[in-house]
Amino acid sequence: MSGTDETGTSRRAFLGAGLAAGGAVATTGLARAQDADPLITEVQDWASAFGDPVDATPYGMPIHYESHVVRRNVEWLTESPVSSINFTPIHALEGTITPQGCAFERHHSGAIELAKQDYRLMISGLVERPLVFTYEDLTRFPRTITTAFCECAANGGMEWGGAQLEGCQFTQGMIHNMEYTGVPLRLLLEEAGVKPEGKWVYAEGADASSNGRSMPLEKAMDDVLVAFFANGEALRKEHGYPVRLVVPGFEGNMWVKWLRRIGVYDRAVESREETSKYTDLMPDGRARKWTWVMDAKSVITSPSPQAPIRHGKGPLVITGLAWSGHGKVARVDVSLDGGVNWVEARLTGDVKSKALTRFHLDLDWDGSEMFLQSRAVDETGYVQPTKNQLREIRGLNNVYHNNGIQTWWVRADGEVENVEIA
Ligand SMILES: Nc1nc2c(c(=O)[nH]1)N[C@H]1C(S)=C(S)[C@@H](COP(=O)(O)O)O[C@H]1N2
Ligand SMILES: [Mo]
Repeated sequence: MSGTDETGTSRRAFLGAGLAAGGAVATTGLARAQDADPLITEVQDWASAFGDPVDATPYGMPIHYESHVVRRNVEWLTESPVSSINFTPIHALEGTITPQGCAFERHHSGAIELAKQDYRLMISGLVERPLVFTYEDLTRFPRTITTAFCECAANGGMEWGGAQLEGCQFTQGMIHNMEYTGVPLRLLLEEAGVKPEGKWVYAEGADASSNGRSMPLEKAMDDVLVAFFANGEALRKEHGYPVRLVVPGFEGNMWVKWLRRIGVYDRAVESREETSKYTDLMPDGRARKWTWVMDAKSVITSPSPQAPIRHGKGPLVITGLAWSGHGKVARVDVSLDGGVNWVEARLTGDVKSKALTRFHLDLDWDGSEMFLQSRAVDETGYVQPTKNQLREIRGLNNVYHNNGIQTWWVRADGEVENVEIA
């Protein structure tokens, strides 16, 4: 499917706004067997010699053609690269699982190197038996598997004032979604024995920043994981090797990496540097605090500014991601005209609670400009708001928790820009 589309692409009659029923479009008219194509008719170099032997790369990397699919940062965003953030290339990924190697990183004092044999986890505070676990101790508790998205509360934060950064990697890429294996925090707390006065669980990391955060005991006893595997392999250093906290649905900041201490208290305790951060300043000067749960959100990942349409009009696959910290995504609607008309997209593959959900919409694009938007609805009935709806409630002093609808202006030439329409 390359080059001009006159020869093969059949125009079909389409519904309403030019939308096709899912899956029907791409079955006809795309292959062009009538063109003599040397890639088919000639013997190629790669078929004339041996390829690499099996042990050429004991641990494989993506083929070099994909070397643009990498984390990127925005240098002016933070003062120093050790207290900084980079962004997942969500415009170039498919499915729902984020490979660790390109999953965004957020460190307050850099990614540390902590060997398993030096690893210790202490449980202290309002418990019957204060405990210290080695890494090996943790591996002897019953395990569970959870797929969950981790979204930094600052994701989309630069967009509060208006469309700013070109590319959904930069506007929405502070998110990743992995399959974790670990021990439910509940089992470790039960081992230590939480005293009746214990109402809050404080977690801190072994890095200099410690990133200490508190969560209600109910959450800690619910679905929080002390995780040591991600996507089937050990956590990467930058994601907290050897052990991190997985806190499904909660903002990324609660997902303490290089987890070293769990304290049970009767009140919320915050570490030295986090006290006033991660609160949302309201127009009247008050702040929203403890806004841990990430509200439903979605974004079209392709087409998008870094993923323009190169193949011209005709069949076009629109795809994106949707998620909710409150449970499952129930529906995703897509608009081609900036939110006037909406059609329901397909939720493709398994829909998991508090995990990224992939959606697709198969379109017969007539080549005219579009103002693409997506809107997630979660199982609680919550509907992703527009940015203006959010601003009406929260004003413009915010950095965190911008889950407003993103607009991509797709021009007739297929280029895409980050815009905002009233
Ligand atoms: N120990 C420790 N844990 C941490 C942080 C940190 O700097 N130190 N950053 C937090 C923040 S703000 C986010 S958004 C997530 C990011 O996780 P990631 O780097 O795996 O993407 O980790 C959280 N856990
Ligand atoms: Mo974060």
